[in-house]
Amino acid sequence: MKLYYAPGACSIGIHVLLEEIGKPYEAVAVNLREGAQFKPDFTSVNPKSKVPTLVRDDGSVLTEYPAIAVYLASAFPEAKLLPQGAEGLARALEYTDHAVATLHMQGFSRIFRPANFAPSEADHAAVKARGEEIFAKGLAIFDAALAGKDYLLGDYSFADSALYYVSFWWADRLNKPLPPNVAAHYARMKARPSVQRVLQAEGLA
Ligand SMILES: N[C@@H](CCC(=O)N[C@@H](CS)C(=O)NCC(=O)O)C(=O)O
Repeated sequence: MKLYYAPGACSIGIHVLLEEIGKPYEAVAVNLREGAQFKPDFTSVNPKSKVPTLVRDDGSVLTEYPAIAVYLASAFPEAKLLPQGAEGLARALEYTDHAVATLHMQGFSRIFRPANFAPSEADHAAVKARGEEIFAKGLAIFDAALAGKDYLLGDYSFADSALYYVSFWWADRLNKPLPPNVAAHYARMKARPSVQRVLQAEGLA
């Protein structure tokens, strides 16, 4: 397998899942700052110009964080990333989609790229403030979900890596305090050898 990633981007959550699985894979860095995602070398693999992008051993390409996470968890059951039963899978996907589609795409994107939401610079402060509001509301929902639990489903699952990457952005890129249960989850994640290896590999340790 080959993972296209950018250091510290949302792809870090998929990178963690690959380390949890422990099968051989190649990690290929895409320089988003230099626009490598729009160049033919990358668009010929993923015309969406986004990481994470996973190329399987048969050459087929999988995109979109939740789809890649579900695929990896299902294809490598021995890694125990896939919760048992319909309810467990649905909840893991519910958490993952909340992190990716709401905290990331609606919250963080407003904070990080306000110009994508309002052409006039005069509106950017308001766009960022709305992004922070969306992100903080999402974190509060995760905080309640984690009450009395070490991981979102109780046992570790693929959903935890999605919460990990948005926590990483909030705590370490925006320097904002995480609510208590999310902060404890983030500390637990950072203590996992898989996460430590990924931070090292992405130059973030
Ligand atoms: N919906 C996509 C979102 C992926 C995404 O937004 N990735 C960002 C990095 S965190 C990206 O590749 N951005 C490219 C760019 O900014 O041009 C997914 O779930 O995988």
